Amino acid sequence: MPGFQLDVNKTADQETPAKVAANPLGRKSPKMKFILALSMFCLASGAVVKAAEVLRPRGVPLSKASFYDPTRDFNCLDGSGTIPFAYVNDDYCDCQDGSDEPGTSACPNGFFYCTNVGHSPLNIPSSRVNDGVCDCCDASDEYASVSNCVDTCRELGRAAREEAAKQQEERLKGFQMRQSMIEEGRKRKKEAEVKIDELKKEREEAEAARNEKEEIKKLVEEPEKEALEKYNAIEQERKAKADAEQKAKEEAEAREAFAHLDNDGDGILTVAELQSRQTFDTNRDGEVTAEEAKFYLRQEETMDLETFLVSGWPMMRPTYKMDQRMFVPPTTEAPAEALTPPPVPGSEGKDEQQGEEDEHFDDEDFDTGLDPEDEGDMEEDDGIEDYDLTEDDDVEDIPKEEEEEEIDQKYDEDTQKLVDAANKAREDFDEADRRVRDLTRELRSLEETQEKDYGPEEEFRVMDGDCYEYTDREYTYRLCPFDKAVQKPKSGHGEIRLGQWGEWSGPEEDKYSRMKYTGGQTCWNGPARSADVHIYCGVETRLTGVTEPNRCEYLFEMTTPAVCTKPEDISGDEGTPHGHTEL
Ligand code: MAN
Repeated sequence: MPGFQLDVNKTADQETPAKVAANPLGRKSPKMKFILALSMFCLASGAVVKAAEVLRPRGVPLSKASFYDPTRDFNCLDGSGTIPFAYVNDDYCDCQDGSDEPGTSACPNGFFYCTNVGHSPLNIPSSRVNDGVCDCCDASDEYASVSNCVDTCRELGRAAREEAAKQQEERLKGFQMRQSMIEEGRKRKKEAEVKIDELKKEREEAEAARNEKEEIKKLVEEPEKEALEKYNAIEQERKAKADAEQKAKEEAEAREAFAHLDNDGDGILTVAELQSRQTFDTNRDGEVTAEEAKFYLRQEETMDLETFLVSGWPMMRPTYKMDQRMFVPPTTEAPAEALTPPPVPGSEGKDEQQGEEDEHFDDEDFDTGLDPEDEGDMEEDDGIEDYDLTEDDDVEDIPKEEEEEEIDQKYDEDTQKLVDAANKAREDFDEADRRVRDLTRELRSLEETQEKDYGPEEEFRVMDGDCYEYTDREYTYRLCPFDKAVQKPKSGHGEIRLGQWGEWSGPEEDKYSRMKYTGGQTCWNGPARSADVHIYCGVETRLTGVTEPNRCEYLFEMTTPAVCTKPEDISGDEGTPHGHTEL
C-alpha cells in the first residue's frame, strides 16, 4: 500500500496550524474525523478528491495529488506507462520520469515534495530521501532513516517571515524615499527649464551688447589703422635698411674669409689651400685629406669667389668662425696666420686634442639624434667648456633689447589717443564676447542635462552631480552617475577611466535596473574598459560592491531607493520570500 499522508489545503475554514499540531492523528477532533471519513469514502468510491483535505502518497505535492487516485491504475505523469496503483511508492522505479516513486529514492530522476508545514514547501531530488541528511525542515524526507531529524519548520518559518517583514518594511521605506526622489527630480527639471529660459534671454542681451562693442571696435580701429600705417611704412623702411646692412656685413665677412683662405691671393680656392687648414680635418685624424678639402669645395678642385659667396661660405662658416672664436690674438693687429685653428689650452700642438675640440663644436652645432639629457651627459663627460654658438652667430647682429626698443615706437599724441581708444574698444569687445561664450557654455551644459534620461519619473535625476565610492583590497572605485566610472589604485598611481555614461541597459521590462558606462581607458592588448552597474532597491544610494568579472569589464553593484517598487501587502497571507507557505 503506498505511503499516504494527510494534508490540509489552505481554505477559509482550515484548521489553524496550531490546532493541527495539537491534534495528532490518534486523537482526532470531530472535524478531523469527518475528513477521514470523507477520505475513506473517496478511496472506496474512486471519486476524485477535491475537498479541503487531500489524501496523497508520500512526497506528492498538493498540486499533483489528483493524479494519484488509489482507486485507479496510475498513469506515469510523462505518459510512459500505466501501472497498478499498488506500485506507487513500492521502492521500485516503474515510470521513466520517476513519478511512481515520489516518496522513495528508487528513481534517480524523481522528486520528493516536503510539505514543511509552518514554512515553505520544497522539492528535493528523490535520491536524498532517507539518505541520513535532513533536507526537509519537517524531517519528512528521513522517515525511514536512523537520522535524528526533527521538525524545525515552525522556527525557520517564523524567522523567514520576520526577515520577509523586515525586507517588506525596508521596501516600503525605500518606496517612500523614491517618492521624494521623484519630487526632487521633477523640481530640478522645472528649475532647469526656467534657468534655460533665463539664460537664453541673457545670452540674447549679451549678444546684442557684443555686437554693439564690435561695431564700436570697428569704428575706432579704422582711424587707428590709418594713423599706424605711416608708422608701419617707417618701420618697414627701417627693417629693409637693417636687412641690407646685415647682408652687406655678411658678404664682407665672407669676402674677408675668402681672402684669408686664398693663401696665394689668386682669387681661387684650391684643395691644397684648404688642406693647409687644420680646421677642415673632418675625421680628426690629424690630417686634412684631399677628400675632406673637396667636401668644402663642393667636390670640385677649385672654387672662385662667386661660388664661395653663394654656397661655399655657408658650408664653411660654422667651422671657420669657431676657429676664430677660440683664437685669442696676441696683438690687436693679428697677422693672417694667427687665424689658424688654435690649440686647446694645455695641449698646444696636439692634433688629437684639436680634433676633440672640433668634435665638441660639432656636437653643439648639429643634431646628435640623442635625447637632450643624454647629450647633456655626453657634454659633461668630454670635460670641455661650452661655447654658445647662437650668441656667436648674433655677435654682429643688432642686440635684442635694442631692437625691441626701436620697434616700441613712440606715437605722436593724436595717434596714441587713437591707439588707446582702439585698445579699450578691443578689451570691451573681448569681455562682451567672453560673456556670450560663457553663457553659451552654461546653456549647452544645462540643455545636455535636460536631454538625459533620468528614469520614467525623473527619480534618478538627483544622483547627477553626486559620486559614490567603494574600496576593495586594491582599488577605490568611484561612480558618478550620468558622468563616469573610475578606478584609483591604492598604490597611489593615477586614476584609470573605466567609462563614460552610456545608456540604460536593463532588460526590456526592467530597463532602469542597469547602467552602462563605455569608452574607458584601453586595456593593454585588450578592449577599452567598460562598466555595468546593477541597481537594487535599498534605503540608501550607495555602492555595495565592485568586481571585474572579465578583464577590464567591471561590475558595479548599487542600491538606491530610486528602484524600490511598492511592496505587495503580505500581512494577510503570511507569505515568505519563497512564496506560498504551508501552515
Ligand atoms: C589595471 C587595472 C585592472 C586591469 C588591468 C589590466 O591594473 O585597471 O583592473 O585588469 O589594468 O591590465
